[in-house]
Amino acid sequence: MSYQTDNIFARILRGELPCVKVYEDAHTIAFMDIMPQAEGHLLVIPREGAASLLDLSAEAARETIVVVQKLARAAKQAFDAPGIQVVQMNGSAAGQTVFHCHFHVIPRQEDAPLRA
Ligand code: DGP
Repeated sequence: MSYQTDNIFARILRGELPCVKVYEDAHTIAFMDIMPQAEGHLLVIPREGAASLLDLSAEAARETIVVVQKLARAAKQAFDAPGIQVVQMNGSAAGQTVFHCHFHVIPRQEDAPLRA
């Protein structure tokens, strides 16, 4: 999938659009999802310009999944969540709407039904 540098997350990475940033390091940033499926829903993205996970370098994939794990643990504690959903879409057929690779980290409560 070709990478378009004007996608929303690329613009967030360049500081052209605002976000509620919760984490950043040399390889990734994480920020709150603007359309949360549950309280605490955040997104982790690599700094590398890749449209999907399938386009991401192995090194960036490793760096990013380590941050996903770290923030999933932090979100579990912060939101007292019995479950954490990690969701990742590749391609519009799979439901991807922003074409910069990203991972959803979503705290889930027992009494809140999952949305498809
Ligand atoms: P996906 O369907 O996996 O491509 O999810 C894209 C997510 O990105 C969706 O949950 C909404 C979120 N999103 C879209 N635009 C913005 C934005 O401008 N800011 C933030 N923080 N999140 C956004």
